[in-house]
Amino acid sequence: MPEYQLYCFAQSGNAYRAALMLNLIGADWQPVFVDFFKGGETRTPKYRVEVNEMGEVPVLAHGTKKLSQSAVILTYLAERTGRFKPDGEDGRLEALRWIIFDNQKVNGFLGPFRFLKNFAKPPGDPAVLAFLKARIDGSLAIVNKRLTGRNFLVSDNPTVADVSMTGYLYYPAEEFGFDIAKDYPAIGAWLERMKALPGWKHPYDLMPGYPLGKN
Ligand SMILES: N[C@@H](CCC(=O)N[C@@H](CS)C(=O)NCC(=O)O)C(=O)O
Repeated sequence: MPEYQLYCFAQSGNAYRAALMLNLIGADWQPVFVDFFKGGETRTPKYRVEVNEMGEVPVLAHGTKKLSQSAVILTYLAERTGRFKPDGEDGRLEALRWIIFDNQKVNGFLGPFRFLKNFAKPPGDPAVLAFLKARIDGSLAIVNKRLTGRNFLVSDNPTVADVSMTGYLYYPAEEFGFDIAKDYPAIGAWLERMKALPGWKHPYDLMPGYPLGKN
């Protein structure tokens, strides 16, 4: 059995952070498909008792540990392997600052926006989508400014903050109705740099469940 198991599904940008990290570090891992869309698996008592009381993916199983929250998973893997680990206290705190900003205001808004636009039944209320889009634009502009004139978010090398920030950013533009890489050129260039890292894969190639109904 592979060393790590990751509970995930292809459409989850939150899970993608962990799947991408595992691939970038060359870990021995396998995905465990969570049937979020059809089976509502994360909402079942069984999932909440046996996998994650918070009712979410990703969850990383490693030996006797079961870790949830992508930020915790990324930190755990960086600590264990030394890969994508920010340098020193300043680097660690800076990475944490961007990870929290990402979780709350970048991918934290992009995820629900894309869900309401593509998957929710009935689809999201246009007023809610407009509210989220305005928040997304504000946050992406901040990230774009940060990445202007620098290669990665925290230092010259990619760290867990960069891995975290990729969350939903590689999903097709049609799923958002706008093209992030085009609208925010410094983010676009940074996405290309991340894509060039050995082990990079697109979320739909890394996690099971795409297209919907396949598993
Ligand atoms: N902050 C969490 C967010 C995790 C999250 O929201 N995951 C979604 C899938 S993208 C989920 O499992 N939602 C289950 C539900 O809402 O029932 C992380 O970064 O791991």
